[in-house]
Amino acid sequence: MKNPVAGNIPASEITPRELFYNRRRFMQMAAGASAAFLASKVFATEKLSAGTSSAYGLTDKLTPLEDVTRYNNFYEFGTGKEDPARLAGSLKTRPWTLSLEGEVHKPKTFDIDELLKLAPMEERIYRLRCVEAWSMVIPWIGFPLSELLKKVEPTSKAKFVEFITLHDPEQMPGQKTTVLEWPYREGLRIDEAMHPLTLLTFGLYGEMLPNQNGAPLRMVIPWKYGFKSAKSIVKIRLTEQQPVTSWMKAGPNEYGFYANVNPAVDHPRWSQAKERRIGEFFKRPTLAFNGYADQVAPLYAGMDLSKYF
Ligand SMILES: Nc1nc2c(c(=O)[nH]1)N[C@H]1C(S)=C(S)[C@@H](COP(=O)(O)O)O[C@H]1N2
Ligand SMILES: [Mo]
Repeated sequence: MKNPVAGNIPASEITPRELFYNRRRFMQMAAGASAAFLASKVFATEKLSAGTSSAYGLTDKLTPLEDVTRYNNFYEFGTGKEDPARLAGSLKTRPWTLSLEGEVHKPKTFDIDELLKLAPMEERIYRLRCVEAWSMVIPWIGFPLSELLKKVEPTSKAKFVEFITLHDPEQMPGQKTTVLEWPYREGLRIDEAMHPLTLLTFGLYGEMLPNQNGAPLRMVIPWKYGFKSAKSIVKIRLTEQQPVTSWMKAGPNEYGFYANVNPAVDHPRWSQAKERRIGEFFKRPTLAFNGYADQVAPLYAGMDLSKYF
């Protein structure tokens, strides 16, 4: 299979520039193109999985790459927004493995280069909305997490999925502090994890993920607050019990397990009704489920979302 990210050469042998198409051409296309056109140009030989459509936020103006890569939350490299861009160079992203374990019939450790070839890459422009009420619009590259989960065959006891970031204080100096419990842990319910919007992500803006954005692979769950989208993950564990995440431990009243973007449920210390798109001056109203309600609201039918926040 030809893969636009990995090609046929091991990723360790090629530079990001060789891996991807010309960025300027991509930017021109992204400015006006429809999803289908963009996808057909970018991944000309790829069969795109069902689910890529303009309904997923393609009409939004993209956040400039400079902001996407210089204004980050990645506490392993400090709590300041500009710390990760400055400090994440110490993260070694090769060799890298991702282990799938727990309630699965076929546990397996995948090498990053094997993962890159596992499923066709898709480009999807998704909003990322931080709990701190800023947001960005980013062209991500990856494939639905469901593709990977199906390969390891979840057991009937697999009710939740836990995502675990690398734990190595030498490479991640922020882990020498106690600002969060390390390693960073996040989680989803299994149906959320299997939802076609939930993306295992390897790149953005046509390039491999910059370290500060969670290289070499991270989650992107566009209808939830940004903290659910764990970066630089090394383990995915399927469990029967709901995992306790790093943010739930840090502030159980502030950060719930579900963390669906919800303008009607405020964070205890600030409103969630509006957000500032990075690069814009005026705030805009926040949309339920970050604008993906049509796709994901049925997952929560009958649930009290002020209780399960
Ligand atoms: N391992 C890890 N993943 C993480 C974080 C973190 O501190 N550590 N921060 C989260 C938060 S709060 C947000 S808003 C997003 C930010 O992603 P970005 O910097 O790529 O925009 O990453 C999330 N994933
Ligand atoms: Mo965030």
